[in-house]
Amino acid sequence: MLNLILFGPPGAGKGTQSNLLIERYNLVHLSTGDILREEIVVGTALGLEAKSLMDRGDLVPDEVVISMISSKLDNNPSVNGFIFDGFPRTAAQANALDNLLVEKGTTIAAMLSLKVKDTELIRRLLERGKKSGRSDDQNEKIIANRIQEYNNKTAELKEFYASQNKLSEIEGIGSVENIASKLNEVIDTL
Ligand code: B4P
Repeated sequence: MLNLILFGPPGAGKGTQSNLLIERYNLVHLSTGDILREEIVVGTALGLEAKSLMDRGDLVPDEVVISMISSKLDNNPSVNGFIFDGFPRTAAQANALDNLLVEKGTTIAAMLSLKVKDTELIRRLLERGKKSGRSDDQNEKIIANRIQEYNNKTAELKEFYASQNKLSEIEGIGSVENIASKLNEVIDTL
């Protein structure tokens, strides 16, 4: 299996690039942000709990997202691999993912980390917020909180995967196509 983590701060291009990678490598896309937003639309108890946290730009509790990912892995038993987009976001999530994949006899092949400066992240998210209706994209204070959550709890995961020799850092500024070809180059060496 080819299991990839697409990593980076909010607005780095994870969702954008995931959509291209799933086509090219025939992978299943698991975006915890998308799954949570679906739960909110359907109005489940989990969605209700997540909504207020997401609206503030805070992370949702680890046990919620870990159990979501666990059931998605169970529901997709024979696939080429997964792209994890927006997951893991904490050390607890990274450890849980390693354990879940060991149970399935597989592992993470690489973490692909997109590097984008904060001013560009804020610009992109505010731009998306004009059309997306996502309340977390429409307010600069909430975007700043999301970036802070990333710096405080998520960025350290690069070390976790670097220590397993699985980290590749890719410049995330430029055209979507140009960034995609840099990602493809790395993946094709795996
Ligand atoms: P996510 O849905 O993961 O939100 P995101 O990080 O903003 O999305 P992404 O990074 O994929 O957006 P993209 O760059 O593609 O999370 C939302 C919230 O859910 C979190 O704040 C948290 O509350 C919760 N959550 C999710 N997962 C969680 C977890 N594991 N644990 C706890 N909580 C969790 O796109 C941004 C914009 O940039 C787009 O408009 C795009 O068109 C544009 N763009 C992309 N590439 C570009 C380029 N090269 N040039 C110019 N613009 C570009």
